[in-house]
Amino acid sequence: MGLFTGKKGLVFGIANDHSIAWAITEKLHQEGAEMGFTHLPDKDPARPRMEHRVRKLVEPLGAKLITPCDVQKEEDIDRVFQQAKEALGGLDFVLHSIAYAPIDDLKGHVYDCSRGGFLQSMDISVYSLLAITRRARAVLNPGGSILTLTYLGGEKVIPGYNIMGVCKAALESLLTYLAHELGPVNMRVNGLSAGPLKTLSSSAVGDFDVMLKLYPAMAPMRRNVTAEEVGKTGMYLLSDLASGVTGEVVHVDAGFHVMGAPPADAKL
Ligand code: 0WD
Repeated sequence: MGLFTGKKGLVFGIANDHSIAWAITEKLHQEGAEMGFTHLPDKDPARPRMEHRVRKLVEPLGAKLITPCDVQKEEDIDRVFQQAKEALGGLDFVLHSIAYAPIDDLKGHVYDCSRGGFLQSMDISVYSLLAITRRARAVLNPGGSILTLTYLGGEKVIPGYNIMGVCKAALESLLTYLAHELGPVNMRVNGLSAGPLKTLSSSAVGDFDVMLKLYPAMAPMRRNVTAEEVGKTGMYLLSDLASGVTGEVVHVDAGFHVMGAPPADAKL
């Protein structure tokens, strides 16, 4: 009997097998969870690349639902939750592992970010958690848990993270307000702040390779984290093991976030 035996959930944000949402999904599956999954809508329905990539991964896990969702569209989110209700019934958890900023706005100075790019980045990376939580609140069983993914760039300036850092700051504030509002109905909202992992999204972040080299020099554990480690903690936060944890941001970053200056042995 696993931690998630008899539990059901919805996962937003698998793009491929490097996605953090996939690492967490693998752990949830090992513990017996039944899940539904969304993927980005394919631009050309005749060549459904996004759907294929996600389907190939999650079908072997016995996915109960595989459906497109653009979180910028209210009707998509409504449909997904309706489908999830039909396919799974009540839910026990929702994983939100989504972020996006237009590349020119992400790479440029924060002060150069266009109004449209700012709004789109905030819409996809922040508002989507609010929109998903609103629907989740209606279908989550008591004890239900919502988890989002964040990064240290929302707390401190990380050069190259730029406008996404501003989004993560807003996301981390948002999750505390949502935790406050959902606590009385016995639902939890938390964030997992992951150290750098090579994924589709992170490849767009400037100075990403610098960060990958910096962690083994700076972090208390003198190394980077693995996707599996992020997966394990994500699974924990969604599970009943974390039944008393809400409004929290748990860092899975080999301790990097506690350092204010390099250790004496750092080769920088
Ligand atoms: O080092 C890293 N990779 C870290 C990532 C460190 C700390 C945090 N994170 C965060 C990211 O900011 C994000 O919130 O983890 C979350 C997941 O990111 P990931 O796993 O690194 O990246 P990826 O595999 O690309 O998944 C993000 C997905 C999108 O993938 P693509 O690359 O196709 O944009 O977010 C989804 C999409 O599946 N997404 C959307 N989903 C619905 N509607 C939308 C949208 N409009 N836009 C992006």
